[in-house]
Amino acid sequence: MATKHDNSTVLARQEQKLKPPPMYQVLLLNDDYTPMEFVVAIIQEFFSKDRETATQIMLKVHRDGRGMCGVYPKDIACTKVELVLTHARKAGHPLQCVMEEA
Ligand code: TYC
Repeated sequence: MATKHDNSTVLARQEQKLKPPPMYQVLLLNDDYTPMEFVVAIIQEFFSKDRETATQIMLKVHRDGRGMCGVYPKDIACTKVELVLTHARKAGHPLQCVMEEA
């Protein structure tokens, strides 16, 4: 037989179970061929960074091998990766872009 709970008990239980959706980092990876200026333009265009911030991120990727451009819900992160890869391939560059759970 079903147990009766008052509304506030049911709501409190649901709130305990609800987790915020996982977020995903979008990262660029270094390579030896993609021009620095192209990477800066990508970061400005697809991750809405100003030129100075985009340049710092690009230089970090160039130095350390990878760097974060932003953190987004899964579907948005996935779209960003696809857009960056499509744009880079169209321009003939091997730039790699990946997403990882934050
Ligand atoms: N290493 C590249 C060069 O020297 C520049 C570069 C930076 C490439 C960041 C990719 O994600 C990248 N031209």
